Amino acid sequence: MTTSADADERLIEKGRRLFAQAWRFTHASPSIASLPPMSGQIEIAFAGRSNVGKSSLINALTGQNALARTSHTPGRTQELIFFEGPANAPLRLVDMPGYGYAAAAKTKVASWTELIHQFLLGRSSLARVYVLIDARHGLKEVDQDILKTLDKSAVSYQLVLTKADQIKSAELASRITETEAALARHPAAFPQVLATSSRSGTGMPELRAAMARLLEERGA
Ligand SMILES: Nc1nc2c(ncn2[C@@H]2O[C@H](COP(=O)(O)OP(=O)(O)O)[C@@H](O)[C@H]2O)c(=O)[nH]1
Ligand SMILES: [Mg+2]
Repeated sequence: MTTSADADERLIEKGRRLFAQAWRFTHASPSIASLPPMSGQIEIAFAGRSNVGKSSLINALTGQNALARTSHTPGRTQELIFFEGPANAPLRLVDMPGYGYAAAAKTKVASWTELIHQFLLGRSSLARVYVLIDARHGLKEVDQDILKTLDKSAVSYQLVLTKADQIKSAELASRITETEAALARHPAAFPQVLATSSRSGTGMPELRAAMARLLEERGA
């Protein structure tokens, strides 16, 4: 008999192996016109307001601290950044430009916003988007646009709380409950929210396992 605990163990191990080998940067696209051609690989993107921890999460997932550039200056990543694993890996990761950066010029904001939304709506190889939310702050007004776009897209998406190491476990538990409750208005989203910390590694095995499961579902 296969229990769900066995299935979880199996996917955790599969996820671990997916990220055990070296990942590398392959493309940076400042525009839809400059996107790399679709390759048959499945793409998984990380979205969220600037400074929420997207690049740190990619580094923590791959165990490579200098893979994605992290920054103390919000609004730095203005391109879609693509990463690939070992040659036969069926997966690409995409670090997306952060939104909600108040100090950016309006024309710049408009062009990143268009880049993000066009990518989410028009990229058929994009199979999953993780929308990152700072565990200290929860879902904010600034996150609503991306959720609305994802609701319209064919992409499955899940909310991931970041920086879980920064709050007490009781606060984290209530943030998870309140975020899951808010998702009732977004039926296209996964109903469960994942809590992570790139600093402590919390949630990394589970997030890797979720990606391994997606690849299985897609027959990759
Ligand atoms: N304490 C803590 N800080 C984090 C975590 N993840 C990211 N940060 C910090 O948050 C800042 C922004 O991170 P970054 O990955 O560049 O965010 P991005 O703009 O969304 O790519 C950096 O100073 C990181 O060190 C985390 O899990 N815990
Ligand atoms: Mg970044």
